[in-house]
Amino acid sequence: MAQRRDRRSGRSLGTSALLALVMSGAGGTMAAMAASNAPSSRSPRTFEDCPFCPRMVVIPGGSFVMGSPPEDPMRHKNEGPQITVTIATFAVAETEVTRGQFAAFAKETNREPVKGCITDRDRDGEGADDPTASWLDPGYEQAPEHPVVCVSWQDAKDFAAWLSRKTGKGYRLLGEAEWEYAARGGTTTTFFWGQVAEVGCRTMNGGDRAYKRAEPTNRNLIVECDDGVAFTAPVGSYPANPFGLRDITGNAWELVEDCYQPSLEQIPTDGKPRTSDTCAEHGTRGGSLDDYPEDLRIASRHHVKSEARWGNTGFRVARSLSGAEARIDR
Ligand SMILES: [Ca+2]
Ligand SMILES: [Ca+2]
Ligand SMILES: [Ca+2]
Repeated sequence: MAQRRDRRSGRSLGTSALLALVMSGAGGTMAAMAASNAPSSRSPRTFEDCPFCPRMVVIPGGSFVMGSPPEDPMRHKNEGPQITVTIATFAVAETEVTRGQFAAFAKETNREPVKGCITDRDRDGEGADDPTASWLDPGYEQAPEHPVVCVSWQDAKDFAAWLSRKTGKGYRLLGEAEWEYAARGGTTTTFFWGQVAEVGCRTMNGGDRAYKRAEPTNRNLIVECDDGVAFTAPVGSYPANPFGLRDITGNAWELVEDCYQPSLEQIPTDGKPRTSDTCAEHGTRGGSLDDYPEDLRIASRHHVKSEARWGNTGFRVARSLSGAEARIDR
């Protein structure tokens, strides 16, 4: 159930979002490259602004190189050219927004579920617009602790605005550069655990053998792992990245604030999202329950139509911190 992405040639696909892409040519690794430069494992500073609010992790500011290097055999052109981005200290939710959290928002704001979501109810690996699907029924079973999916970018924005009204704090989506900075957690490798996807089998919920068993006619490539979870897992089921964030790789794709840009040249280098375009599409990051290594890489950039809802796509919230809040007193 692949979302849109750009070809390795860098040309936008321009095909219908209903068509899953045929995956090919994956499998290369970069084992010979340098090991991760993960930062020290100090406990992350966390806070919750209200009893039902997402647990937020303080992400220390810094500079990083965004994108993938030309020698990455799984690289797509939209992952370059690499740029150096400086990020201010901010806070990111430890997990994706859950279905239970979204349900509380929907109930309190009398928000009816919108039906129509691109999902794979017939289990052949091809996403199709299902007019009956919604975040309450994405085509597979979920519990309140699972990430909410089948939500549009505006749904995500409205959730963040509701959280802001409830708390008096500025909740928002992550800028795309912020997302990658938070996801890397100080590492420079293909995955935050290193160069090889399968080394992280116990660290992510990707499109693995468990998924394939549930989709017997699905011919897409998978990651050679087996977590026993066919679709989404409860958020926080897997170990955190070096910054203390969970499910940053896999589980649900995560919508970001930015209007999708085909090249990193258009991404602001101060960490701010780029929102000045028509925004026909928004970026999604991190890969999901049905993705294989190429799309589970931290640098992988997909994009979906802004009004679209996908059965493998949710979001995570962030918020900026005041100067006092940003002071890290460990
Ligand atoms: Ca299908
Ligand atoms: Ca799985
Ligand atoms: Ca995720």
